[in-house]
Order: sequence, then C-alpha cells, then structure tokens
Amino acid sequence: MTDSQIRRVRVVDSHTGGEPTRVVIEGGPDLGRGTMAERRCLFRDTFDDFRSAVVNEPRGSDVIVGALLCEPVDPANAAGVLFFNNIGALWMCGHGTIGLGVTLGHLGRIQAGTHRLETAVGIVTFDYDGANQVSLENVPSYRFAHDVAVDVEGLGTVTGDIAWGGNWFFLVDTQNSNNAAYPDFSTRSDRSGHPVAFGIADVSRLTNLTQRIRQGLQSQGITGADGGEIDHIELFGPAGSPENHSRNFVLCPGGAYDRSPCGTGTSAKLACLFADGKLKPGQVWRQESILGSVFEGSVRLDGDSLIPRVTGTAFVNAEATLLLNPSDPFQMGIRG
Ligand code: PYC
Repeated sequence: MTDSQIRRVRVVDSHTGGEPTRVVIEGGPDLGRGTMAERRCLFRDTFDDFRSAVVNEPRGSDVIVGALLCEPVDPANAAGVLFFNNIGALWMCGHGTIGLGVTLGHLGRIQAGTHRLETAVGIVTFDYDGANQVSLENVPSYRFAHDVAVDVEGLGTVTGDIAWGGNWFFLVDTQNSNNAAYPDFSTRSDRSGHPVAFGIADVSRLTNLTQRIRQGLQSQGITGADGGEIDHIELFGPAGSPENHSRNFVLCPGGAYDRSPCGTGTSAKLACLFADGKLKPGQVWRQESILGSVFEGSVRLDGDSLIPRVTGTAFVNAEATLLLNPSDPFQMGIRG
C-alpha cells in the first residue's frame, strides 16, 4: 500500500454540552452545487460508506454526529452543512450547529457576529460570540399532534406530543396525569426534598424504555406530517437545578442518547410549550440534559411561523486527519 492510496479526511471535533460533533473540513465527497436537500439525497444514496467511515467505530462511536461542511449555494452564507450519525443522514442538528459555529470560529473562517447556514431543511441563522457560545435561530417549528396515546410493550399506554423542530420528536412529559403513575417515570428526592428526574445511572433503563416507545409508534403507524418517521423520543422530568425548567432524556435515531439537551428537541419542546400557552415570545426556557448541561431557549413569531432560538456552548477538542486505508478491512467503519 503506497501512501498515495490512503485517503485523508481532515476533521475538527468538538462537544456541545457533552454531545460530540465531528466536522469534515477537507477530503469529503463532491456533492455538486445543488441545494442542501438535494446534496443530502446524494450523500445518503451514494456515500454511505464515507458517512460510516467518519462516525462509526473503530474511528468514532454511536454518539458522534458528523457535519459535512459544504460550499453554500449562496456565497453570502457562511457555509452549507449536512449532518449525519451512526445510521444515516439527519435533517438538522442543533447541538451540531453550535459545534459547527464554534469550529468555524476556531478555524478563523468566521468572526463574532451573525451568520447564515444552509441546511437540508432550510436556512438556519446563528449568532457567534467569538469564543464558545452560539445562539441559533432554527427552522420554523410546530406541534403536529397533542396527547397522542401509544401502547408500549411492557409498560402500558403512554401519552405524548408529536412535534417538528428540524427532526420529528415524540415528547413525553413523565409527570403529567397520564404518565406519572408508571414507576418507570417516578422521580426521586434529593437531600433537600427536591424531586430529581433521571440521571446518568438511568441511561440503560431509559434507552430501553424509549426504544420501546419508538417501536410502539412504528408498529401503530403513528408518524409526523406526511408520514414523517418519528425517530427521536424525548422524555421530560423535573430539572436537577432550580435555575432550570426541565431535564430531558433524548433517544437519537441510531440508539444513542443525546448528551446535550438536543437543539432540535429543545425547539420541538418550545413549540409544544407555545402551543399550550406556557411560553410567550421572548420568554426564556432553560432545558437541562441528562448530564445537567443546559440550552437556553425562546421563541419569536415570524408571521404564522414559530422560530425557536437556542443558545449553547461548544468546545473544540481535537483536530485530526482520518486515514482511509484500502487494505484496512474496517476502513469504512463497522456498520450494524
Ligand atoms: O441537537 O438537534 C440536536 C441533535 C439531534 C441529534 C443529536 N443532537
């Protein structure tokens, strides 16, 4: 094997509230100059090997979200981006947008200020503070269905909302009157008597539970608009810190849980709170992840569209060159 036969892919890794993002800055496939939605189809259908090589083991792990940096269609925009994970292409990714903003700043490709990003679901605007903080204005988000009952194997009937926040979510308030009776959703009390929802020790139990909720949705034909597959499940319970409003646990499509509060999931939550009259435009919602990391959210109205704003911080933690060696049987990653 000569050195010239080894493909080199340059990446920058970061994490946003504990959730990793791997931005491909060089060596990715040529997807042409179509829209990001068109390039997403091409990427999904033709370059799945490349996706797996970047995020899957042995180089990556189930939790890494990849972000392929693309030339934007409109040169006035900062970049185009396609997000992907251990099983396929994502539509949008909030923590990944925060990670990408900080990565572009780290690379000197953007300065502090407001920037526009082309994604597969539309333009996302973000404010970058020049260091580690990004506030993104997501695509319009909305609640699609309220109080949807799903039969869950080994549990019973769970009630939740279906909402779009750039991906499809099923959102379960573990404390509402339909769900709170299940021991799986019971809270504990900390030393001061404050109710504590789930924590890191509950991850395998909650992963199993949310996977069963997802299976229930699939087998009962419950979807988002236009048959959109609901591939993210989000549980909510009391926050660990009195400064925050809620804690979540988010199951991602490939079976990993989101270490951050999930940017698209927080957007979906904001849309549900707004629909319930519990959040007014400009009011702040502090969403905690299962690790305790926080996104601050709010909404504004643009005509009839609800635009979520999500603020979080990210830290760059590696710059690397991936080597794809044709003689390595796992050069393209391990696929399930
Ligand atoms: O932050 O939107 C998000 C996200 C989606 C999947 C993992 N993180």
